Amino acid sequence: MELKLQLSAITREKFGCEPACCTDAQLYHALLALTQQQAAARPAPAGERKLYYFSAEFLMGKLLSNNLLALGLFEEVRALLEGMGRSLAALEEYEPEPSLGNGGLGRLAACFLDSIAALGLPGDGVGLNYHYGLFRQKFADRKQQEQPDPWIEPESWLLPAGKRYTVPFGGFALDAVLYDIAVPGAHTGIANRLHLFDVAEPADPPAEGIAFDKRDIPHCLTSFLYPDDSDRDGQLLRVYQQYFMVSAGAQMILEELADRGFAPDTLSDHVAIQINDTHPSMVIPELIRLLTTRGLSMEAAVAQVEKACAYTNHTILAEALEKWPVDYIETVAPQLVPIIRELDRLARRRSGDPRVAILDGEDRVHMAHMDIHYGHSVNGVAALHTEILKNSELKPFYDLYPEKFNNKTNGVTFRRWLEACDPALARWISARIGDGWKQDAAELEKLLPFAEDEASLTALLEVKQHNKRRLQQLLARRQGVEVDENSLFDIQVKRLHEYKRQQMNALWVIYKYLEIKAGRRPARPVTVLFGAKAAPAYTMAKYIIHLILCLQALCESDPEVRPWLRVVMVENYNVSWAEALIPACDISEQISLASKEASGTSNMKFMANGAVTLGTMDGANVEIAGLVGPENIYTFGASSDAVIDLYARGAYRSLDYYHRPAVERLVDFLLSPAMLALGDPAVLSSLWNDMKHKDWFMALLDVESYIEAKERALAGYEDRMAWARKMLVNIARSGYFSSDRTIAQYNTDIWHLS
Ligand code: 26Q
Repeated sequence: MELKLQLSAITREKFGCEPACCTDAQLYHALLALTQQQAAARPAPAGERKLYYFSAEFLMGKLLSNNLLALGLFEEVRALLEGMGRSLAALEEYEPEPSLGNGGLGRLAACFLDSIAALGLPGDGVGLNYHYGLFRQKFADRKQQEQPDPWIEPESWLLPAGKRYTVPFGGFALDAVLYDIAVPGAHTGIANRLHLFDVAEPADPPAEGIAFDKRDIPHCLTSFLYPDDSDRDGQLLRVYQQYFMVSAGAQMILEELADRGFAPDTLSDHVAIQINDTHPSMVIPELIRLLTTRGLSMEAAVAQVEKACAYTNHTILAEALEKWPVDYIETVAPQLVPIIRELDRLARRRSGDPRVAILDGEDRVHMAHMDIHYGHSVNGVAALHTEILKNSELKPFYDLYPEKFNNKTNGVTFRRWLEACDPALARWISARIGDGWKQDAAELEKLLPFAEDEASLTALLEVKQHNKRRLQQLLARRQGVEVDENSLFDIQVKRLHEYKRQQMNALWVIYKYLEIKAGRRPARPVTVLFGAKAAPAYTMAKYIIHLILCLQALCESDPEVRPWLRVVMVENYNVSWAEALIPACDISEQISLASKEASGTSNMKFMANGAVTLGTMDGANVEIAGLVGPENIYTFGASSDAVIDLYARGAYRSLDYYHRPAVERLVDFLLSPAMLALGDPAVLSSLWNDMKHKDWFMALLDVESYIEAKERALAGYEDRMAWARKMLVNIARSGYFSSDRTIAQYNTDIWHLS
């Protein structure tokens, strides 16, 4: 049936009227229904082996445009709406964005699902259906407040799958009810699924804030992602969540295996499991347990699981490497304890090195160690990160299993992060090189000859200006701030973490503020945009948000400064904000302390949208620099080798850097009368003290070279044609960072799906 007729059949049935008479909300729901029908009608891809991508986070973003694009309906729907004087963007305002993730790892999982489907590979996601997500961020008194972020409505992308599995916890059992979100593949005619498990009787939202009864497992298990784990109950709840996800997922896998007509002892011939960081690591002992109850010997079960499972590491920060006391597992899933002890014993037979044991002297389970021994692949997420894993963080494991280690540099889906979020740029590209890049992002290289074409460069600058205007309007509407579209947009959006060094960017703002006050104005106004959520229990991260919000108020209230320097922190940064911010960006801030950012993925999105990177030689920035060449990126700061060496020798003293005159006045500005009038003195003093005496992530080490590099970037921006050429080279070389490439490599090297 023709699309128009389909839509009116739906609106007549649902709302008793033709599409033209529907409200935007009704039209949104009609299109949701239509899209779901079409996706549901698609078959799953065929294949001998099927992938299950286990992840605690899936940061999917809004799905209407994305799914219309994947189903090949986007243009038709857009034209249909336009004919009615309506717009898809207006309808999308009615789509709630699920906050089922926290940052890069969760968004990577979402990009991967998109690419797996677009490549026509059989692969489903497995996760949890958190009702209130991570949290919704509000600012009050220039501080972050957390609220529940409910997203599930009576009609949503979630569809009950009609399946449930019983998860046996210590002392009680709980049903895991399965919901599915369809993942249609672009250009393929197939659809995979995201499987999200839920409790049968979920709790209502907390009366206030995000505090709730962490011991009420049966109702609260799926309330929030990363519930506060500063006490034992919170930590136990995390383990309950993890076991719930993997036990239900493992049961589902074995059921599907049986449905496909295969015996349990052929698991690894038909199943590949990717473990996204260590949150799903208990899938290993759980599958071994389930296989032994289905008649396999322990030895045979271990062999099957080892051949099926593969582990991705996303961080080298010690605090993120999960180690759970055996006593917690004894409480949550006592049936796993003998299996984990046996796995530890077998691992000790493979190596006598205590550093690679699964259980340590304090009877804690090192989840990553279990993954490495009992998975067949360990990968890092960028070339530098994988080298650091092999040569330092996981060296004893690399010595033991060199063949298991491999790199898979991250990627992002260009369908969401270019085609959908930057239609003006997509048109500019297609007008020059055709549409082939939409199926093969490597074709973007065909843009390179246009670097010498002035008309193309001028048109590219116009695209950027258009996107800046779009963001300007959104900021006015959503946050009530008026930014100058002719200012330079400098953007840092990512989780708030000290290693990412938003505080160093704040020091630059102070530097520029003082310059302007001293009469040295920049060549053109600068707008510094931030977006970041801080983990609720991460005090220093919350303090940095306070600092940024105070600087925002400071610049705003000073008539000398305001025309030249603005700071804007967007509230509740999420995928939708990213889709508006990234296309409008001039300078992409990627300033982590070298060696600490495993990869980064926003760096890739910014690059593809024609922003120029200002960054350290960290994570995937190293690969970006290699692809675009030194004239098309601004790099600065200590190298990862130098940083690793400083840590190894305990040789960094922030006080030495603080005492440099150019640095001291910036840090001391935190306690200036102007700042103390705006902010919380206790918070500002804490920050000041930390920077001066601790500065664990070495912001003061790099701040001077950062300022110098940023000045170079601002000067470079003034040669508009030269800048446009940099933009073009960045876009043209970004194809490598398509998650289609990443997924093809996972498939060839790890999954072998077809
Ligand atoms: C660990 C223990 C206890 C509680 C929580 C956690 C925890 C939660 C979330 C540890 C890590 C995370 C998230 C990590 C993350 O997002 N890592 C990012 O992954 C991206 C995709 O690979 C990379 O691009 C980023 O560099 C990396 O920071």
